[in-house]
This record gives sequence, structure tokens and C-alpha cells, in this order.
Amino acid sequence: MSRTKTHSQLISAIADLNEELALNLIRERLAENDDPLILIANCEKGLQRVGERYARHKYYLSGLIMGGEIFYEVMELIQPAMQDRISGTSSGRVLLGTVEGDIHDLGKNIFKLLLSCYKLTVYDLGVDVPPEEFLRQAKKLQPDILALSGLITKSYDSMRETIRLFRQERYRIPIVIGGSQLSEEVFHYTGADYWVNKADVGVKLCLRLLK
Ligand code: B12
Repeated sequence: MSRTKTHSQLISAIADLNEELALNLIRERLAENDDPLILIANCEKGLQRVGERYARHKYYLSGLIMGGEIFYEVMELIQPAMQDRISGTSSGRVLLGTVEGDIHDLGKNIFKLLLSCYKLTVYDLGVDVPPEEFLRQAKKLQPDILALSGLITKSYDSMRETIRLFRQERYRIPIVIGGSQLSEEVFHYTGADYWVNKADVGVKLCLRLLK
């Protein structure tokens, strides 16, 4: 079967929450040495459709939960291939977390995995992290970059508040925000230094900032 066909099948399998088919397609593509980042991008597209179906009331909350679980299993399969294929030897420390009020962490975890493939040290504070906690940990861990993840509208206020707190305390550090729903407008609203909506672009940005 052609690659393009399986890639579109993979997007549909995730969108339709067909766990068995999605995982079989991933196994098949990995055996064919497909680029893990392309597989992840396809799964992201599938999850976007899950989100659209949820927004149109075609799926309930259980659909979002199921979509998240399938993606988690996909990552278990893809992770070793990613670690084999992507490697680098950089040094630097990134303080990372999903901001207060938001519990989405799949994207944050991919970003973290990619950073560690490049041998960067990642301090992951988890999800729903209050602004004060980011600041407290930054003072303690002295990272080179602060990276904030957020997917829901509510997270933009938390990002803005976190960044405001760092500036108010005159804590100088490059601040990157990431998440699929971000836009130029949100970026200006939060006052961040950089924004990205793809983990691999975020990693390249961090490597550049650390040079
Ligand atoms: C799966 C999912 C969930 C799962 C999350 C599971 C988990 N462990 O993360 C669960 C079921 C928990 C969930 C809950 C909710 N969700 Co939800 N969810 C999704 C869904 C379908 C996929 C998100 C996802 O994981 N995508 C895959 C990952 C890999 O993509 P990503 O996160 O964007 O990450 C990529 C990049 O953005 C980037 N990245 C991400 N973070 C960072 C950070 C940095 C620094 C960098 C550099 C890069 C980076 O790297 C990744 C790889 O490239 C989205 C739909 C969508 N379009 O995104 C809705 C969506 C985000 N959810 C939504 C909503 C409404 C909710 C709920 C409020 C629902 C409810 N009624 O309870 C709750 C929120 C709870 C809360 N307080 O946070 C809305 C948000 C709308 C809005 N504008 O606010 C969306 C857009 C769906 C929709 N269309 O309505 N959700």
C-alpha cells in the first residue's frame, strides 16, 4: 500500500477513534522506517478532527478522552524510533510546563521527548502549573529557557500572568509559548518572546537560542 494512502488512513483512524487500526498502521509504518515526526504530524491532524467533531457535538467528552488515550499509545510505539533516529549533543536547560487551568500534556510531552533526544536537560513541572510555581522553580533551577504549553483559551490568561510575573520580578529569560491553537494575536496578548505550534520547530528555536 502506498505511503500517502496509509498516512490518510492513519488520520482517519485517529479521527474515527479506531484504536486497533491506528496502532496497526503505526506498527506497519515504523517497520517501513517512516519518519516518526511525520507519523506524529498525521496523528495530530487526526486529533484535530476529533476536536472539530467535539466542537460540532458529534463527539462527547469521552471522544476527547479516547483520542488522547490512543495518542498516548501511539507515542509508546513511536518513542523508541524517535530516540534512534533523532540525536544530537547540545547542552542547556529548559523549564517546561502546561500553564495553570490547562491539563493538556500530549504536545508538551512530545516537545520534552525531542529536547531530550538532543541531550538538553528538561525540568518538566507537569500540568496546571501556577505562575508562582514557574517563578519559584526558575529561581531554584536556573534554566536557560522557559517554555509554556497551553491549548485552551483559558491558558492564554495564565501564560500572560506567568510572563507578567517574570517581567515584574525582572527575571530575564527567553520565554517560548507553544500549542496548536496559538496565533500571532495570542502571542502578542501573552507578551512572550517566541511562539510555535510545532514541537520540532520549538526544538530548533531552543537550539538556536542556546548557541
Ligand atoms: C486530546 C484532547 C483532550 C484530552 C487531553 C489529554 C492529554 N493528556 O493531553 C482531554 C480529554 C483531557 C481534554 C480535555 C479538555 N479539552 Co481538549 N482536546 C484534545 C484534542 C482533541 C487534542 C489535543 C492534543 O493532545 N493534540 C495532539 C498534540 C500532540 O498536539 P498539541 O498539544 O497541539 O502539541 C503539538 C504542538 O502544539 C506543540 N506544542 C504543544 N505544547 C508546546 C509547548 C512548547 C513550549 C512548544 C515549543 C511546542 C508545543 O508540540 C506538539 C507536537 O507538534 C484537542 C483538539 C485540538 N485541535 O488540538 C482538544 C481541545 C484542545 N480541547 C478542548 C476543550 C474545550 C477541552 C475541555 C475544556 C473539555 C471539557 N468540557 O472538559 C477539557 C479541558 C480541561 C482542562 N482544564 O485543560 C478544545 C479547546 C477549545 C478552546 N479554544 O478553549 C479543543 C481545541 C477541542 C475543540 N475543538 O473544542 N482534551
